[in-house]
Amino acid sequence: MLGKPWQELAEKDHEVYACIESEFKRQEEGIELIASENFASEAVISSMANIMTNKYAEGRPSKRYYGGCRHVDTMENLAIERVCNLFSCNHANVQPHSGAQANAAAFLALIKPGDKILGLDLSNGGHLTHGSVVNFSGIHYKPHFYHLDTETELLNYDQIENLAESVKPQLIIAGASAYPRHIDFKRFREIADKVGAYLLVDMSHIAGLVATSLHQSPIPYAHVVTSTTHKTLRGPRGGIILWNDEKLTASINKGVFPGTQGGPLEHIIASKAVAFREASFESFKTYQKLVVQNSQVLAKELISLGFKIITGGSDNHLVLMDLSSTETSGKALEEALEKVFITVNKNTVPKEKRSPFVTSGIRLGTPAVSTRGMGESEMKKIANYIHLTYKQQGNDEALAKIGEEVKTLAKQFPLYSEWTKSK
Ligand code: DSN
Repeated sequence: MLGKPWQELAEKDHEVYACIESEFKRQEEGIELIASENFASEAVISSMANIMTNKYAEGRPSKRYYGGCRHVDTMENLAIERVCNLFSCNHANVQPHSGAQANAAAFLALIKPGDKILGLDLSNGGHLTHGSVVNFSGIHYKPHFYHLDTETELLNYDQIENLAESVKPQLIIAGASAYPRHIDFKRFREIADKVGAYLLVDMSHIAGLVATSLHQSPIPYAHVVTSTTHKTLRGPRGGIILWNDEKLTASINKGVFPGTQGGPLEHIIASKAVAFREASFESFKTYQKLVVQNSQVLAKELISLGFKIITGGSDNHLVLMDLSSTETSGKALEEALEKVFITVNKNTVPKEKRSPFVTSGIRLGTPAVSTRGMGESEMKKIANYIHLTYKQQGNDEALAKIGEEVKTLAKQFPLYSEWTKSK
């Protein structure tokens, strides 16, 4: 039984409580390696459960379409001030419900339906909202894609520049969901300027690294920056938009509301404000350094165990395993790892030959395990468990043994000890 603050829920709605408790157990018992996930702090989680969920506040602080907004105004302004300080930018909209909604609002603000956009191909590490034909971005706009260099598996800026010159897009999107190396946003802006395009940077995956100067900031270079708040940034699930140029302010704010959203989730914005403050602490920088170190150790260990790693390593929080020359698909290894309580996601790799539901890659990330306090020796153990699981696929007895070891390791790094004390 979870302790406070769930005791009351356990009594009043046992069915919902039971789901939360089971999920808590899953998170606590296993090793979380999904690169886009993290464990938000107790303060971030508690602050979401507040009475601001009762309040409609369409509009912006001091320019609302509802009365009674003075306290949510103060709080939303605080969130804006904190995120602007954190990322050294002039303007922010903290209302997007997600990164996808932030991108939809930014598109609406910057370009017209039918305009050409240029983003990283999904199977090369891009994102659905960067032009996929099944997403608004590829349905309402004309998508073109750049790919990773087939030799180096890195972004090839000369190739991107040549492509931009021939496509002449109105919008270039930089940012990725599965790219393990630094991105040169300055170079992207030079390319955008050369072809007269806007540059949108989606920094969702690396926002925590940007906030702590462990990755070049896109703010000085992009016309608009979007992000989620729950990945490396370790806030509540949500989105933000950041920019410097006052001339874009009205259209970006209109892109969010009324363009793509109705009432903002002020209770979540309160929690975003809490997370932005936490991200300004020195301890957050120490944490982000650990995220990168762990990712690099994990990559090195996996290579030494014989796995192919895309680009041969990592500069950030993620590692992309390439299984394309093996009999094992991403899906098969994801499922085998789930049996040993290691959670990962299958991912396409450059030059993917398997279907998007099967894939030849596994994406691993270190934000969550680093939040738990795991370091170099644990990364070595985890790499070893991944290798053992790979070798023992189909042998349920062997997998059960590995699973017990994984659970023992996880137990040494308790989650949410304040909330579980009274269990
Ligand atoms: N789905 C997210 C990820 O896992 O990277 C991106 O939106």
